[in-house]
Amino acid sequence: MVGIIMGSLSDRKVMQEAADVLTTLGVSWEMEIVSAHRTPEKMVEYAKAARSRGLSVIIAGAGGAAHLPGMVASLTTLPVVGVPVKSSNSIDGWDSVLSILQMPAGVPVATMALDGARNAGILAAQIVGTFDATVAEKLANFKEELKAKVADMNNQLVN
Ligand code: RP5
Repeated sequence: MVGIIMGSLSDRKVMQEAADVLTTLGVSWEMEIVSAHRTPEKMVEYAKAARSRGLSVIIAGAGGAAHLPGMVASLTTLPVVGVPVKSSNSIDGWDSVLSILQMPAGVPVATMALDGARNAGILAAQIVGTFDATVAEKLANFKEELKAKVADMNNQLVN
């Protein structure tokens, strides 16, 4: 239901966090390496076929000159969530962040924080939750858990 793609195997560690939270929230996912620069034809095919293959959201992560999320967004009407990955030779991750964030008008990418794959997974689940009541309920429980954690922090504060 959610397609997770990334530019390199070196992005896997970060992007796995999206997959893990999707599993927790009961959303199925697939994962594939699709490089905007090294496999451009595959990128075009993946983006064009995504909707007809049954995907609802694409999470795309890349580092450096991170063109994958934006290019995929230009080729599909599915929502694209972009994850800037801090790759080993990056300039503190700003290269990844800015090349995903600064999209031209008309071609949005929902850009997460640097290495923010967990939030990408949660956002993708929230999109799925707009039409899947089971996922929406899991998300409601997840929010309750967040609230309980803050309540616990306050208990620690007074004790
Ligand atoms: C990008 O360049 C990838 O998304 C990765 O973040 C970065 C480094 O790739 P590798 O050199 O590890 O393949 O294309």
